Amino acid sequence: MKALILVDLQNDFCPGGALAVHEGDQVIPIANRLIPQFELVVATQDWHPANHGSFAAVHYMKRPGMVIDLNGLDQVLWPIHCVQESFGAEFHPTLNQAGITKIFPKGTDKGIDSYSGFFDNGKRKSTGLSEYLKSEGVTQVFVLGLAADFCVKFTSLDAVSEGFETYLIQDATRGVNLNPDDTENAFREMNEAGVNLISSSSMLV
Ligand code: VGL
Ligand code: ZN
Repeated sequence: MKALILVDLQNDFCPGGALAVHEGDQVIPIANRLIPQFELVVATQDWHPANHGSFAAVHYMKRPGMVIDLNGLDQVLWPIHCVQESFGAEFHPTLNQAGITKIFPKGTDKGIDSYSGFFDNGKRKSTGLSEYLKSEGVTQVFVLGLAADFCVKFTSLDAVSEGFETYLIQDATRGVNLNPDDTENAFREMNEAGVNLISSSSMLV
């Protein structure tokens, strides 16, 4: 059994959003074409309280891009984004949401960030995604979404370590690129960890 994992296809990661990823919205039509090919489609949703510790604005004299210690973990600071119930946290309006079987919110605890759809950044708590996929008999996962060098990367790496045969749909992701080659490096890191890098064109029926 295979599953499609849609990572953070939310307004704030698309052009015009608070943490806009260059060409982030270009992955949405690819997602919409792939969704009908899967019996099981899960979506992760970055879903922060308004005072989340990853927001630069909640720390004295801090700016986005700076790194702090947040409860023992290095934390890159971000603009305020994906606040629960806000427009920015909603899925992109053109995404085929009816095709989504189950949504997994993450980043809900203000004291710890969660890039992966499976665990928080300290691997302290599970979101329930791994247990859910296993209970549904999933052995293969196909990952796409935003952002390639953060949430997509950590979701894919955790998928491998949770024992799933993992495919990253490379043309259906875009990166933040705090450094210009972050996305390239993320692809290499995923590949070295056993993630299969594929193109959506190889999956279209
Ligand atoms: C993400 C930074 C902060 C992501 C989420 O979805 O990649 N990046 N929160
Ligand atoms: Zn976030």
